[in-house]
Amino acid sequence: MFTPGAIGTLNLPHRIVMGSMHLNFESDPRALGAFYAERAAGGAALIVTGGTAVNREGSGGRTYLVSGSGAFQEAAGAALEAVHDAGGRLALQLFHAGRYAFEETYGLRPLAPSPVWSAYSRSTPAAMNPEQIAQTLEDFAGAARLARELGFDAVEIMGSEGYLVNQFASAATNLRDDDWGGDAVRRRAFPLAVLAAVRDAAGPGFPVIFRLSGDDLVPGSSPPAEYAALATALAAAGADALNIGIGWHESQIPTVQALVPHGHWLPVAARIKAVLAEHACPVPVIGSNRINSLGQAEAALAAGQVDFVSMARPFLADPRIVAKSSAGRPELVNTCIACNEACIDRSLGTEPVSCLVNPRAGREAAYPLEVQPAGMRSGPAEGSSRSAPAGSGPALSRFAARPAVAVAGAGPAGLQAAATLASHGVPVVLFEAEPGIGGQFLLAGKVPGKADFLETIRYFEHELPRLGVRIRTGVRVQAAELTGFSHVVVATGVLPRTVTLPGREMLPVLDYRAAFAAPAALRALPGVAVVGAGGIAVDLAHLLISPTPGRPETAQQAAERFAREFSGPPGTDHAGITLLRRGGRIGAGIGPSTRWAALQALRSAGVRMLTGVTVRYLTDAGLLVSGPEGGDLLIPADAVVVAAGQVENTELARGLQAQGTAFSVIGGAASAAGLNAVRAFAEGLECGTAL
Ligand code: FMN
Repeated sequence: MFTPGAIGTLNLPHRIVMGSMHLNFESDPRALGAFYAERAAGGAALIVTGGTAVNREGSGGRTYLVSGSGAFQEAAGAALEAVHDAGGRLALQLFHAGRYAFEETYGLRPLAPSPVWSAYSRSTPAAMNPEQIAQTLEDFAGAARLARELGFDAVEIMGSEGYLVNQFASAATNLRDDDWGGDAVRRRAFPLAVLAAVRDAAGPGFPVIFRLSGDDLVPGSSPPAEYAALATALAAAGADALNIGIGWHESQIPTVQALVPHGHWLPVAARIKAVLAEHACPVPVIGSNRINSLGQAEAALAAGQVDFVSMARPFLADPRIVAKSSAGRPELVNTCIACNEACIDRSLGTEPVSCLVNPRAGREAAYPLEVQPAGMRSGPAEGSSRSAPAGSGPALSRFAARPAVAVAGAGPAGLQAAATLASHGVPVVLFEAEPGIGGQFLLAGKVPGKADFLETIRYFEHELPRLGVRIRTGVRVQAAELTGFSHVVVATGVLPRTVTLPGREMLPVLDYRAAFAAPAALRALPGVAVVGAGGIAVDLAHLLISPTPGRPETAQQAAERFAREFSGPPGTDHAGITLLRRGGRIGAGIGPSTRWAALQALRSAGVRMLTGVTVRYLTDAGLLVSGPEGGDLLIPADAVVVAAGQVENTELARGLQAQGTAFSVIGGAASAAGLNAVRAFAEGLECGTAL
């Protein structure tokens, strides 16, 4: 991993590349510059920008930059200055959405090889005529020429994930019968013409990366062997590296969600590397998707699967993932949990991209760091404040006079508030009633595919002591014990909402927290009904269909689960689990990139999901409910779990109020309505900065 490598003429100090991410804040040069500066300083060997449209009709939406525009010039200037000043390298991604463009963006009908309906953009594009094809090739060339003139270190042609170049290469979307389509050879013509145009315009020595689909995961598309042949042709035609993408927006197999096992798609890239080797094409291959630790990257590189590893979201979660690891402090890395809630889900709309576990992501300019984080090139001696009392380490000494703040509750909001306060030099004591920190992340970490939520807890377990925070677990702190603090941050979270179930003495009834604590016992029952069907209920059902509920999955078990859930037919066995919801959709509140996959996982095991039902009463055989059409229905059940929302835990806040101690309430304790962890972490950052 830490062996230098090269992409064409571009020498790189190691093998970790920060993958392309469209951020929705590209038009804010200050935010963009600060975002990239931290990632370059944090050690990314090469950063690839988010997709920049080569022309307006190729734009992926209003927030995409279009090459040549004033906004693009400004953003490029800020990004290049930031990255180069920090000693990094920046590649511009050249992008054309094709049939994934939206007509409403500029009032332009999307253009594509053929008029094939797109479920993603909900439109049917116009088939490109020869003049439009020629113009598009010129636009790719123009964008590449400009990139070189502006000082980019490389360009990456976006040829995967179902965008225009990929559409020409795919039998599912290229139905032409002319020079640009009709058989595998002609389907290769457009990707090769784009490469030739870019190579020609950028000049012979300029590094050109081609992002190539390794497998579209779309029915009727070209088989992987066709893409391997395209890889060889691209290598022969002068691509300096192939970055292997996977899947389309329309794929029904998840590629980036938490339930995708780590490194699951590396074999696709490895196959292409092997084919290149067979054809004696020594072009480096970059692997990507769901590689979220440098340990996994090292394993893939050491095994020779790929030559470089691209990580995108892991650099949102921790800009210094490389620097911390090279400094020998991997335990201080804030790990990407692949929740997608503040990144991919936002990038599909217009809200600025950030990160659930790192709410500073995208807001670095607005929330500057005061204490140098671990692994920064010019940072202070690490570990210097580890065992020291709050505020007395060298990094914190200039703040030592600040009065101490108590944070009550070590769930997401409290953890982030404590870290933020301490990083501003405030002495902090963090109280947690449970034996360990983490709050509801401890529950999520049990769900199949969500074990990385425990990595967030591991991160805070190391980062908070490094910052000098004193942690008191197993202490349900009372208002009277907090009078000595200048301020109290109340982050006491939520309590499960209780509901009145007539006949509740007929069956065991437990709240979701009790269910998460005893999943194996519940799984052993023939029937379990879950009242409520939001994100927590869906997670609980996923936990209950696991063959070994609550026990950490091995890599082998994760691979088997993924195969069971996404490559077989829908389950026919009734898992004995029924989710019941009165109104709204099952899994409402789960982000759009994840909800469909989470529900598919449940369907594969035959979990029943009913909406529009009202519980009338419990019997010893189960729940009697009135169905959507009004008739009564008996849901057989041996236990009932209530996962019908949450209420604010306000006890401590009320005590502080009565006593006159200054306090702020954040996270679920402030408002349980629509609570999610994105909001909780963000409020921790905002409160910790404001105090
Ligand atoms: N990939 C691209 O090729 N071009 C893009 O513009 C792009 N935008 C993205 C925006 C966001 C917010 C995220 C999270 C990903 C985006 N991707 C884009 C996909 C990533 O490059 C990468 O393939 C994906 O996140 C999986 O890799 P990871 O697990 O390392 O994050």
